[in-house]
Order: sequence, then structure tokens, then C-alpha cells
Amino acid sequence: ASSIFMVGFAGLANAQDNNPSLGIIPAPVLLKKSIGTFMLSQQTTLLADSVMNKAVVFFQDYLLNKGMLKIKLKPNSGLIPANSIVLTSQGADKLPPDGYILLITPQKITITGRGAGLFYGIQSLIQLMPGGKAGAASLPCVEIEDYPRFKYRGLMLDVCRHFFSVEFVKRYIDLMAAYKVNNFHWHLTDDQGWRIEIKKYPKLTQVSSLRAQTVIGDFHDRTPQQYDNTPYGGFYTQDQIREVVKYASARYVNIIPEIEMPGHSEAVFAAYPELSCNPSLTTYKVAETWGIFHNIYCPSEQTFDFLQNVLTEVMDLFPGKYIHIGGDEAPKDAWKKSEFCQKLIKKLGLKDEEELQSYFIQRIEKFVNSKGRNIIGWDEILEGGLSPNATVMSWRGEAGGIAAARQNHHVIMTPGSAGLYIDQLQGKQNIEPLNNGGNAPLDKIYRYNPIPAELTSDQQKYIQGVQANLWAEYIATEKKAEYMILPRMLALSEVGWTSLSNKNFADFTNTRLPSHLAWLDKNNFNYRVPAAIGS
Ligand code: TNX
Repeated sequence: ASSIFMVGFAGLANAQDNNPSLGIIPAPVLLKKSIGTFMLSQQTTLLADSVMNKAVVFFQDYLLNKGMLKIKLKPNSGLIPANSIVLTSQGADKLPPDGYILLITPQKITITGRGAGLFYGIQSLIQLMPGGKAGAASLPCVEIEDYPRFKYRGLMLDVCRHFFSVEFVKRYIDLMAAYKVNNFHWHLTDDQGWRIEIKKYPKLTQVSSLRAQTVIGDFHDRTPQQYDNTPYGGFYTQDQIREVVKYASARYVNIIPEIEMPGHSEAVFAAYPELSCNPSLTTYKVAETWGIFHNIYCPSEQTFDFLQNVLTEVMDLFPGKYIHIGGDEAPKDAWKKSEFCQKLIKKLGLKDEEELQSYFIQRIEKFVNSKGRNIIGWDEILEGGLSPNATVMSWRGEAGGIAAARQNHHVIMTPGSAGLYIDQLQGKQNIEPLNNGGNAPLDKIYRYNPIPAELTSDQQKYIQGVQANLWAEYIATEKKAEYMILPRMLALSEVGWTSLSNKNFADFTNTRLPSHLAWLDKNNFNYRVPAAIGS
């Protein structure tokens, strides 16, 4: 690609041109505009190496459904008629992973990329269509060469504190795909609800997916409480899960299911108290308040059998390499009081309950590894010794991630203090809707750099990427979930994708964001109007 100037788009800005980046989010690595336009219309021909390719099928559907453009799709025979869009992997082997080249000339559009790369080139092209509408339009001539800074760009959704429908989950995945965010972390189990059908344990959905009351807010002594005694719940059937997995895969989004252990498991004990350290306790119920609960799985053979059976069904449903096993916020007092645990600690020659947790996670890891998968855990899995092949999600600041990288473990950065907890405030407490507290304004998440300076360049390679988390204690509706995600997810997409030298908050928020907000409006997404634009 010798015709590409080897400079980032920021270097191309000139005084006459107030939108040098053509509005693309996340900002691409290299972008060079040239004179002229390409006319996209019903007459345009779409040519592809394979008409069966996932990205090609997605694009044809998009043109039809969003733009009512019935465009002819043909296998590329080498003969390229005027006014064609050519999607090809030829020459893509020279590109970095997930990279693409998008070239628009008056005669044709060429997207070169393989797999996700081709898909991302298509997403950038869609963003160049006025309003993302994909109707007949004239597109600016441009040459873009692009690839991600990090291979892992993630977004988590907590469907336990409040439940979200399959339709909403698909919309969430649509948004992720449009902004090249490629890992959907699905938080499926917690104290307040178990949300995935497990055939072997029907009570998980009959009992553990339902709580007695709809509870909104009593965590930080803030007012609105809603104890209306209406049972609240929901779960996904295995068929629905398969449907979502397929939907995500068509958009190059990998799904990481999370099954929490040993903590955040109160809902399970409402159905199967024998898995706790206090099996005779009769007061277990699916939690109706937020916070940390003290009953956790007992490290008994019965528990390991249960968790392995659950994980077997989970791994049958989710084809991805990673299974998230939680590991966070597991208080050890129940283990301290349990005769069984104390004997086990002695028998295994362990020092304390932290090492017992490490033993717990390592046993689960061995099982997951035996099925050809790897575990991810919250940074508490460092305590008592990290499992040999585990990836660490650093949420209590960056310390866990730094420690893990120094032990040559893969890390995903998602520090709650750096704006990545998008359940936190986007603006002033007195004007924002009920929330979890903490500050995560748009510029804070945008400015986050997932590579800690204290790591050597060798250690930095273990940082796989970055994730934002939507915890749902205070998010009871889909509209509110959208409000919390948007536009912060767009900032996240630049944190994960865009090179440091191309990041520029003023350009992002004032120059590029407005057209995306218009697109979100058109597609009925609810978002928070960012201050720089609204004021
Ligand atoms: C901590 S972050 C949790 C979640 C809560 C969140 C917000 C993490 C691994 N655990 O269970 O939802 O704080 O309150």
C-alpha cells in the first residue's frame, strides 16, 4: 500500500477541513482523503471471493434491511464492472491481525481483509454512509489502513441484578460490532439470580432465577426503593443461548460466559443448600438486596461435581476459548467456621483460606483446561497463588493486572477507578439517575491507557486489552442500560482500538461524536448527551 501516507489521521488535519477523520469511531490508524466520490446505488455490484463469507452475508443483509438497497452479490471472477464494491482477502496476509484496507475511488470500493478484518472494513464503510443509512449515497474517496491496538476489546453485561431480554442482548451485540468491540462478557450468575438453563439442575431456573421482590436501590442509602412483592426474574433457555451465540458469531463477537464461584452464589443455595458450608440452614433465598454475601460454595466433592457438570453444559453452548469463573468478593468466614474446610486445609497442607480458594480455582481450571478451554477470573484469583493458565481481569485498580503480567499471565484491564465501570456516574450526582456511585465521565474513560508505565515492554505484552463493565444493580430497564452504555462505549472502543497518537478527546467528542449520536437517535437508542456538546 505505497499510496498511503504513513501518518495518523490527526496529522492530516488542516484548517479548512473540520472533519479530517470522516467521523469514524474508533479512529483508524491511517486515513487519507482524496478528490471525488463513489455513487452507491441499486446499480452497484457487490463482488466477493466467497458469497458465503460471514462478513459478506452481513453486509448484504445490512444494505437490504437498513438501506433497502437490493444489490447484486456475485463471486469475484476477476472481471470488475464499473461501480463495484469488492470484498477480498487477497493481499490481506500482509495486514496485522484483524486489520483491513478500505479504498474508495470514483470507480470502485475495495475492502481487503480476512475474517474479522473484512468485517471491520465493512463497519468503517457503513459509518461513511450518511447517517449509517446505507441508502443510495455518494461516498467520499478515501484510503484507510486500519488495525486494532489491542486484540481484546470487551464489554460486560450483568443480567443477574436485573434481567435483560434476548432482543436487548442482540442490540447490545449490534452496538459492540458497529464499534469493533469484540468480546461480550455475559455475567450469567450472581446472588440475585441464576440466568442460564442447565438441564442437569432444573432448580437453577425453577428456583434460583426468581427472587421474591423487585428491588431497586438500597446500597448507598439512596432513596427510591421498590419493594412491591412482585416476584422478579428471568433466564435464557439453552436454545436462546445458542441463538445469541450464533448472532454474535455472525458479527465477529466472541462471548465469554461467567459462572461465579466460590462467591456470589447465594441464589444457588436457595435451590441446592447442600453446596454451601451450612447445608442445614433453612433461610437461603435468592438475594433481594445488593452487596457481598457470606455463604459461598463449600469446596466439597459434591460442589466440584456440580460445578463441573454445569461447566460442561456451559462449554457445550459457548464455543469460545474463555470461560469466566468469577472469583471476586468471596468472604472466607463460612470456610473459617466450617469443620470440613479446616480439615481440608490441613489435609492438603495449605496455609489458610486464601490458599483454599486458590486450590478451588486451580481444580476448576484443570477441568476447564482438560476440555481445551482457558479460565478468566477477577483479580482475587491472584490471592493464595494464581492458576497456571489463568487470564486475570484487573478490576480493583491496576495492581492485580500488573502483578499478573509480572507472572507472565494474560491480563484484561478493567479498573473500576479509571472510568470503565459504566454503572458509575457520567455527570453530577444530583442530575443523574439512581446509580452505583463513583465517577466515570466520558473523558475519563476516553483517556484511559490500559498499559501501565511500571511494566517492562516484555511484561506489557501480557496486557491483552480492555473492558468496560455494566453492573446492573440500579439498571432495571433497557432504556437506562442504553443511557449508561452510550456514548461511553464509543469512548471504550477508541481505548481498545485506536493508537495512542491518534487519540484526541476534543476531536472525538466535538467533531466525530455528533454524527454517531444522530445515528443512535435514528436507531432509537437512548444515550446521554455529552457535556461538551450539550452545553
Ligand atoms: C463489585 S466488580 C462487583 C460486582 C458489583 C460491583 C458494583 C466485581 C468483580 N464485583 O459484584 O456489581 O462491584 O457494585
